[in-house]
Amino acid sequence: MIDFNILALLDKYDNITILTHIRPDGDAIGSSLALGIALQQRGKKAKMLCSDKIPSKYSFLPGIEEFQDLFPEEEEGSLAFILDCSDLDRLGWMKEKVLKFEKIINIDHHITNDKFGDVNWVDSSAASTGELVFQLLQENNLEINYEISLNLYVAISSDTGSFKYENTTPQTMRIAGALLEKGINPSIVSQKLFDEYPLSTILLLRDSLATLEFDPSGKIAWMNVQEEMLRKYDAKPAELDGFVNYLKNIEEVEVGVLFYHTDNEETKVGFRSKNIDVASIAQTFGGGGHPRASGCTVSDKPQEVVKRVLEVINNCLNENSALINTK
Ligand SMILES: [Mn+2]
Repeated sequence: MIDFNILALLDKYDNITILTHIRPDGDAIGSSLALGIALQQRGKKAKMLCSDKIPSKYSFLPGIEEFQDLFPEEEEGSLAFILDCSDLDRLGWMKEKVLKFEKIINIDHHITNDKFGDVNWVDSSAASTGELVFQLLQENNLEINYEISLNLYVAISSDTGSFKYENTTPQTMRIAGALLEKGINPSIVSQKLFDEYPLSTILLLRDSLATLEFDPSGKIAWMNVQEEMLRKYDAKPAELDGFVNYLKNIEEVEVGVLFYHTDNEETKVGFRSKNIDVASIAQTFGGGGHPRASGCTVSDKPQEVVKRVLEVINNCLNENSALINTK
């Protein structure tokens, strides 16, 4: 339920800033641009800001060139929307600037949102912040044109893994349907978001798969990626995102693990599972995440990290209590 009057706020404020989280994803970027364009259509000066640069894969989004990673000199007392951020730390270095705003509206779908705003609209039943922005525009009769629709469609398909994840609801599909009515081409969006990658990524994947190993039961599969493997192709750590899914998706495998060993004896570990709770496994090492997708960072010699992590997974596989309750 939306319990604030955006039209009354728009009467009061002309300068509006939209901020979103560091390492921005499709939902952060798409929902910010959609809201920004809608406000600009109402004659407002809307700025879209993020502490980090926007990844180049989103360069096809309408309005993307307006996103800034600098904080402009701002007159005091304006209005800010903070989108897709569970807490202010997720704003990165721009967090220290939020005191400048007279009013902060927090719109988010993370269940862990700590309600930092003057107004908080947090709906964890929504698969994406894009769905909430759609509702906000629709219920206030703000025009949802093609440019806004494309941004919202990217936001929603990004956070639902192209409508594949469990968070996808009938409401998600109804909103996606309404956006398709505006002329969005779903095939182009999924190609840009999910299918295309830089050449460095596929070369890195080839080298990573060459390190594939299994435990004797065949239920655990893992890969060891060294930082020098990334340097070889000038690849960024973010290019490793998704590699672990190849392991989890092997029919016989229950848990896939990606070990990324950095030069300074720190290993970033990514877990994916079919049924066991890998959030609790990651928590054992000070990390966290979701029951089937989690991660942690462990400081130790690479071979020690692998040994310790595999031990905990093995213990979990031997306990029924580690299974996620499925309906
Ligand atoms: Mn989101």
